[in-house]
Amino acid sequence: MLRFGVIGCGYICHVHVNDIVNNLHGAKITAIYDVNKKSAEQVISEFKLGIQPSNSIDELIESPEVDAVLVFSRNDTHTEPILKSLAADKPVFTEKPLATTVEEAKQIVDAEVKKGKRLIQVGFMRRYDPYYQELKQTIDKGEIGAPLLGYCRHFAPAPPNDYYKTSDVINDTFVHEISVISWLFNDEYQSVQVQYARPNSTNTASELQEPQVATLKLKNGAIINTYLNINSHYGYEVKCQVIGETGIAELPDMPSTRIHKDEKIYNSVPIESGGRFAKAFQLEFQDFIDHVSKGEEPAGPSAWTGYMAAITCAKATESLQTNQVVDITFGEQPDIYK
Ligand code: ISE
Repeated sequence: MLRFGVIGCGYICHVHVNDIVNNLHGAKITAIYDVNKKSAEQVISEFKLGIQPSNSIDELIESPEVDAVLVFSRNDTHTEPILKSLAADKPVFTEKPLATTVEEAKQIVDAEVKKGKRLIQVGFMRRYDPYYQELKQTIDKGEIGAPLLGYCRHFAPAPPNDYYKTSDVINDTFVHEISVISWLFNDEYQSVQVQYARPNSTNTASELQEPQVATLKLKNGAIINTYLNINSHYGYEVKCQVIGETGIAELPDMPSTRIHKDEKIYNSVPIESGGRFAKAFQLEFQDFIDHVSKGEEPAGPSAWTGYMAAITCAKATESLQTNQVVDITFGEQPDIYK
């Protein structure tokens, strides 16, 4: 049984801990830490973990009861526990983004390369989503010819927390498209441009300017547009359409049952990513458990993927500020990621 130490007890922690306790096999939670002790105690009692909260990140990582570390804390606090897990030679699963600055993401990659093996998996769960998988297989089999264009929609009903701001639309939300598009199209990014659209007058978050439209261009010339809207009001919706030389492949409209009732025909829409991507979250975690418990390197999205995403996010933010198309370069991929 793989023993996990959990750091950070917000929304996504509840999704993953629920899966580990109720839906997955081969792992259990033996330590938990949050800056706010009450949040850790709440998770312990909700999932009947029967443990005490750890007093610090160091205590949790160094505990002989912890084989691998799970980082679910705020986006800008991932670097410290990841680096400490590497130093302790413990595998680590971190929620996306890997880090919120290119410098920190590079520091993590350098530390992992120095170890000479992969210990980190980044929570880009869309790659495990059965619908995205099918989309990728369709493209890879050549069923729509070479992919030329893409259209994505990433909508949330409302900002997920009080401190959600303009740059989070890129670092927290668009980062999912950044991770999934280069994987789907099998190519690296050449440039990015992000623009504001007309402000949504119903937005109440003071530091949030949106909606935004992001345009990614790949080295092979394919162009992908993403509409980013954090105040959709109606729910959480993710779309992805790939236009190829001989056809179009797209995610199903809304993966939920269609209801005919009261003079209406409708699908229900989830309000959180945990609803739409429930299966993906389970599959990514089971994959992490299966590899790590056999002493293997994690097979999911690597720190290098997280680093490339961090670079692309930084360039996207620069574009938003300068109103320019910004070129992207990544440098040489270290051998451990090949
Ligand atoms: C959130 O942090 C996520 O990771 C969700 O998947 C994303 O869709 C949402 O926009 C983010 O706020």
